[in-house]
Amino acid sequence: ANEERSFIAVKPDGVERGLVGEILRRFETRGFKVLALELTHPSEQLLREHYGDLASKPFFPKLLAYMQSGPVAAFVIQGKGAVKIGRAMLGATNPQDSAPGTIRADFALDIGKNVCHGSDSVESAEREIALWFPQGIKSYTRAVDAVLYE
Ligand code: YYY
Ligand code: MG
Repeated sequence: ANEERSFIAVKPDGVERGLVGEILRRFETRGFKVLALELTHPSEQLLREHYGDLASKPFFPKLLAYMQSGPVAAFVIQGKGAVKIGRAMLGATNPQDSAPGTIRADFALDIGKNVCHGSDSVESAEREIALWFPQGIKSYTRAVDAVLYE
C-alpha cells in the first residue's frame, strides 16, 4: 500500500522557468520516494500515446506543440496515496481554479501553460510509467520509510 506509484512531469514551461527543483522538492519533502528522474524530449508518438484520450479535443494540436516546445522533466514517485496526493499537490487542471498552495496555483495562470502533469489513476500511472521509462524502474529501500510510516 505504501508502494503506490505516480508519474509526475514538469512541462517545458516549468523547466524553462527553473521550477524543476522546487516541484521535485515538494514531492521529496512530502515523503515520496523518487524512483526515476529524467530530462527528456518526448517524441510526438510518445505524446500521442500519453494523451491518447484527448486526441479528438480541439486543444490537442496546441497541447502537442506545447509539450514539444522544450525538455520535460519526468519523475516517478512512490509512496502511500501517490496518485491522489500527487494530483492534489498539482491542483486543478486550470490554474485559475487551483487552490492556493498547489503547484499550479503557485506557479501558473493559464490552462495551456499549467507547468506540470500527474497521473489521474493507478492504472494511468502504470501505463504512463511504462511509456516514459520503457527501460524499467528499479526500486530501492530507504531507512527513512521506517520513520515516515506508522
Ligand atoms: O490531467 P490534467 O493535466 O489535469 O488535465 P487533462 O484533462 O488530462 O488535460 C491534459 C492537459 O491538456 C492539461 O494539463 C492542459 C491541457 N488542456 C488544455 O490546454 N485546454 C483544455 N481545455 C484542457 C486541457
Ligand atoms: Mg490528465
